[in-house]
Amino acid sequence: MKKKWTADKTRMLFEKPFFELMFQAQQEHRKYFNPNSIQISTLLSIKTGSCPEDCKYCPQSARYKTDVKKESLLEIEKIINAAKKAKSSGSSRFCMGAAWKNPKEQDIPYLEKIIQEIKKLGMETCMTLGSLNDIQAKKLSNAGLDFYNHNLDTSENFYSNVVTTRTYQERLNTLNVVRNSGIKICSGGIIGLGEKKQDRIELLMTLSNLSIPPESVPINMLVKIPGTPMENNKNVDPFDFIRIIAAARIMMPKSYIRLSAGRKNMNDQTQAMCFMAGANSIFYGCKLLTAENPEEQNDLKLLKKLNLHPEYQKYNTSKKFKYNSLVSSLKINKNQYYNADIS
Ligand code: SAM
Ligand code: DTB
Ligand code: SF4
Repeated sequence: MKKKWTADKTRMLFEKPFFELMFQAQQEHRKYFNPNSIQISTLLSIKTGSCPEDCKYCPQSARYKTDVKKESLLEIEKIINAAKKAKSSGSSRFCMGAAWKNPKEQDIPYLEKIIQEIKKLGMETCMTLGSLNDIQAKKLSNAGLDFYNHNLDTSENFYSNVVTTRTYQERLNTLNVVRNSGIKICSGGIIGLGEKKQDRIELLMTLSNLSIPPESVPINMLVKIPGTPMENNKNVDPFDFIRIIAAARIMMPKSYIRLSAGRKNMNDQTQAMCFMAGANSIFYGCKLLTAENPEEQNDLKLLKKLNLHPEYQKYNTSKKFKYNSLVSSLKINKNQYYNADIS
């Protein structure tokens, strides 16, 4: 039986001296991953704005007056072109987000078609569409969807301070539906919502104690968007953030830990320490869903300085992918690239 992360054990981890925590995280990271290899995903908002939910951090909620321009579901050609562009610049996973509470039945055939077309490009697919029922999840799974992103965001106790239009249990139910459908889970949270250390501990406990922990765990730093109720939240101390990445790495050693939203506001040194603490996935491309992400050129420079290379996808046999521009602009030696994945 899988050992549970208890509250005491997790608190002790959080309270370890910083360098001991970092050392332990690095040891765990090296058991399952090549520490110089990084998974690269690209995001696209396929349906933007006017969301009926009231997530207090989100610029896409219809409740808040932000600069986000609402758009209806994008045409398939636009989505495929964006995926092709992402692939040619080195991304191996294409993640699509829709500002919905949940998809409607009539949207499912279109979503299936999108997944099938992107899979034909040899990319992994991820979607985040709100809550799903069993039938919808099974259909998306059969169409080839690899990952479903559905964040718990924070602790169950703090949740109602962040969202009131749904419950934590509903979020957990969707994670369960996704797990049963065979789609891999991408679930994490946001730091900087006004939560306490205890809420961060509880979030990581909940994620790591799921019957199978999420394969991918995005840790977002709040992007403070003007017009949202959280626009004036206090800044997160970068060392507290690095500590959370390290704790996530130790508690979910086999999962990809994604240094997710908020990188635009982090300096290179903070990001480097997040990678040292075990983060091994990023969103690449100058836009997240609606908010800014670092410019591609800046990321390339940083990856180069740190000798980080994109993860070699075993399933991807296309020559074009192997010699993509990200690899060539990082001047990666062919052998180094092929040997990237030690798992
Ligand atoms: N509507 C779907 C849902 O919420 O499940 C999917 C899209 S939603 C924008 C995806 C995730 O983005 C949220 O769960 C949240 O964790 C993250 N997010 C949204 N706004 C953010 C912000 N301002 N800063 C950091 N992360 C944010
Ligand atoms: C996740 O945890 N972070 C991404 C992805 N999953 C979908 C989204 C970040 C959104 C940041 C705000 C925006 O771009 O609108
Ligand atoms: Fe809607 Fe998702 Fe934004 Fe919440 S986070 S308001 S559900 S788009």
